[in-house]
Amino acid sequence: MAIEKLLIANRGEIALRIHRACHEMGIKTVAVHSTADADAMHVRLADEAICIGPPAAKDSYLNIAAIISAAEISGADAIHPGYGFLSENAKFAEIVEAHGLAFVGPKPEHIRTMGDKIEAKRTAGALGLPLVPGSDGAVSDVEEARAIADAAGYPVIIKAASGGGGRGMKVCTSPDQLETLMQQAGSEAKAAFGDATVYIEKYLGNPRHIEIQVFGDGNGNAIHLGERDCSLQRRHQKVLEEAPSPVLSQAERERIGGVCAKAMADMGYRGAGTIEFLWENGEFYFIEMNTRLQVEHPVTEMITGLDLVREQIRVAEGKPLSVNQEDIRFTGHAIECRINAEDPKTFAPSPGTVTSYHVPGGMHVRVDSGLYQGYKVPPYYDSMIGKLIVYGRTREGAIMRLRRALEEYVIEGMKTTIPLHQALLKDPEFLNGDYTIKWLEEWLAREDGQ
Ligand code: MV4
Repeated sequence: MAIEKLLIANRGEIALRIHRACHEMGIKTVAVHSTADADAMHVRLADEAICIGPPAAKDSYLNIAAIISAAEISGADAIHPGYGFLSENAKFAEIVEAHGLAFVGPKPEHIRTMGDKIEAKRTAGALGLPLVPGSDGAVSDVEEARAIADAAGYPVIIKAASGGGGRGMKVCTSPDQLETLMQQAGSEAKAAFGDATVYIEKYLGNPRHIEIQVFGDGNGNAIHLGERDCSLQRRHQKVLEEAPSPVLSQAERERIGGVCAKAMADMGYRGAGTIEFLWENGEFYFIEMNTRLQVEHPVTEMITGLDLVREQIRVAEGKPLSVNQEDIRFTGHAIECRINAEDPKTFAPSPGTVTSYHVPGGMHVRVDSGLYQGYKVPPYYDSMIGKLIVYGRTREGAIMRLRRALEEYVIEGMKTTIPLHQALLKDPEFLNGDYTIKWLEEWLAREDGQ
């Protein structure tokens, strides 16, 4: 099936990213937007645009009926969900397919499996991925929890089966806290996700967050595109991502990548996916799988030369991947800075109108953003307003280029996290690649004290 017209069920820079891939493939695009986004760049560039509701996401970008209606009215034959919003909603994927439209994403059953963290872990284990030691599934009984924690060794972490973004997690350091923390985790999970189910893992004290990009054609062929190091996070929000990870050798990359690609081939996975691991003392431990294109996908594109959105669209059309594993060469180093409309010290949102605008350019510099001079950043959505991605032959070269590009970047009319990135890129520990998931928050606390 050849896609001729694709509806983009998203907004901002990712809507633009998808539009660009479509136009490079000769595919027409349909933008959908809330009333707050009538002036957005993705709306301006698309071949057609349809307003699907008021500003609140639940009434527009999460409104399945409105989006399906927009696809039918415009005659689109496919829907790309981007990231966030409906991208990991299995029901949405099913409804899209039930309307005879191609869903540019994984098979609904795979979205569903990976959305349940217990099912995801069971599936990952059965496919041969290395797991964090802990419970084999849900734990409701305190005695059972004690036995599991004793076997794993304290501290342990109690996680919600329906959790995500770090919500509903409790670290337990001794047996006498276990009962209380299990109850707390369960009731918080019930309140947040409508599901009190929890499971237990050994708590890793100071790991890195390293994720493997995978791709499947849905017919038993799959590849990996190496890793991204996403350890630099604040309150479970990534701030800067890089590929390759400063700590992995080519042999380690090929080993874990090969295990992930085989797992995806065996499950018949379709489309782009990310397998998230914690990495400590040279070992990988699976935690979750994301069944969507991720914000940080451009760093992978930079070091592989592959267009991930183009590949997503190809496999949604039933075509094979355009490359085999042997065709993929990892070259150089790429770093992405997320630019948010936030105060760089307090992280308070700072939406406003772009009064002055200049984007960096030059060799190996990429800016993915929907901003333009005069654009008014609406206050209703995520504060990320753009991404600056640079490539260099070496990590040092990429850092030098990133500093140069950040110097050129001008966004006036709101506070942005550009100064935060500039300070980060001077830090000796960052420069050495010497950081874990705890490092950024500790660094911010130190910077604040100065
Ligand atoms: C963990 C962990 C330590 N040990 N699991 C946070 C969000 C969710 N995706 C998983 N998370 C963690 N799971 C075990 N067994 C520490 C975290 C964690 C974390 C992980 C990745 C990136 C940033 C993080 C920040 C705090 C905690």
